[in-house]
Amino acid sequence: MHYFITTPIYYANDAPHIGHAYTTIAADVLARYHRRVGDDVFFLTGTDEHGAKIAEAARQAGMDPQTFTDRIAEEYRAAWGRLEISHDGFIRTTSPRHKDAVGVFLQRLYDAGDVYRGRYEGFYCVGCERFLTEDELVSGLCPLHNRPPVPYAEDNYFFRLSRYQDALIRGLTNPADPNHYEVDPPARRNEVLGKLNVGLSDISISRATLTWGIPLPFDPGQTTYVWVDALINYVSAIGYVDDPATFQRYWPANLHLMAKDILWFHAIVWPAMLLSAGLALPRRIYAHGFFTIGGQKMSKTLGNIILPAELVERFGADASRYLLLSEFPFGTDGDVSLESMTARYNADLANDVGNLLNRTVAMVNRYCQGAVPEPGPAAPKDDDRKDDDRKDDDRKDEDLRGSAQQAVAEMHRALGALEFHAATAAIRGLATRANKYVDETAPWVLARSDRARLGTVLHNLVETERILSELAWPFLPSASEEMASQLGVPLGVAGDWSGGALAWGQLPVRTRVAASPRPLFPKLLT
Ligand code: ME8
Repeated sequence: MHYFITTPIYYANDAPHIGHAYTTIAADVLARYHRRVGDDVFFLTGTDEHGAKIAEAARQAGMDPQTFTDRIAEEYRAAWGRLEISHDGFIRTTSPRHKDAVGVFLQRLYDAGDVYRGRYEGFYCVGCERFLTEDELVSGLCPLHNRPPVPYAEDNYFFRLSRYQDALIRGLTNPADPNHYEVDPPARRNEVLGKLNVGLSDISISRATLTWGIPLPFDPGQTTYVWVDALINYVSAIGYVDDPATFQRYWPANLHLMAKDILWFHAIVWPAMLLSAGLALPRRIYAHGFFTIGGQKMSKTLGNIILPAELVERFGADASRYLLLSEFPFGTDGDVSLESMTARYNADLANDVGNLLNRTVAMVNRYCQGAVPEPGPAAPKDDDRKDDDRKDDDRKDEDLRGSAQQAVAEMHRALGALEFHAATAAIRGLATRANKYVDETAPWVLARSDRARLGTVLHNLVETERILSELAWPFLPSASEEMASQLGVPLGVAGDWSGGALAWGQLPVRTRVAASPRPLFPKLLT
């Protein structure tokens, strides 16, 4: 199956902060997951480089906008590299292929009779890159950016958004409609439906005086409104104009991911533009919550911005990915703080996952010279253990195997529902369960009293951790590979996740663990 997933393209006015990292890591986890289950994935991210906001930032930096955005786009690429983001495409809206696609796309809207010339008068917030209505202002200021919007009166081109109101309502509410699309979570969907039911006004799609933008194909004297320009990235990046085969393969997108601030553009404006251009609608649009830092909105003025590089320096790339996605449910707002992330790092990763690997590798070395025992033969009837003991052992083994299977099922469920915190809880839960197995089977006692049972226990532990390293891979790619390498198993020993890699009993014979354990997640001082 093809699977096309996108993040927003972020404004190239400043370096990325962890808000941008949050969406991008979530998309990366899904992209990696879909690759592991065998899908043909295209994962797209990029930078939004035109418009008044970028022009202003460039001016303030004393640079021309192209040189300025070249620099910021590199900062984004570097940040995503540090966080092990595995995107297949990085689109810049100043690239020739994107500019060409915008021209072709807008010409189609024009040819469909959906573009007309008119006069726009209103208030424009450069921070938001959109017009604000009077009732959105608080004491005359944009409530998000705390500054007055710019009064604005120009002759512009308009897109007949109003024409698509009924089609969008049908598409959103009727799964049998040919233009069906989903908006999630349900609270966000209701918000969108509410707006659609109130009615849509046509929107201005060009600027007469702003030069930092893409000229309209039917009137090069005006530039394309930055949001219209930006939305088209989702098709330009997969070859809408210059690579029809790739375009056919991946469009429509399976998932557009973003936070709720930009849902209106994605759930209403973009689908209407696609209908007008005669293209299929994305299957699903998901708007996650915002996070605050230590209870406050993250903002430059408050000085509480956390940069992805700071997180990576403190926790490493893998743990940063895991921690950001486990702090609170994806669809809601929530708070992150370095203190709570440090506590979770120590509890989940250093103590549970890391310690489990450490003690397993150490025990296999100490008791079996590094060779993972083959699964023990069924205990002979006349062994000197009592029946009750044997049943008790079987129950513990069954329980561990059941927990591994449950974690696998939960991973599939949680990632299908975009419940990243539940998916990370499944990883941690399996590590906790395996640590408990060590405590209740006490291999250090078995080493003296029952070698056969010791072999079964160590085998089961390594098999559980093999599955754990698979499950953790979308979140903790390098750590999982390191885990698998210390265990002596390659990831994907039985093919991909649909081909049995997650099934119990795949541990290769004659597996040897590393000669000595190396700490996966060194404990941090709080
Ligand atoms: O809106 N919590 O770009 P942008 C969670 N260029 N997510 C956050 C966040 C936070 N505190 N802060 C930012 C734009 N994000 C346009 C998009 S798409 C065609 C054009 C994430 O740089 C979240 O994904 O302002 C949000 O939607 C996005 O960054 C906004 O990025």
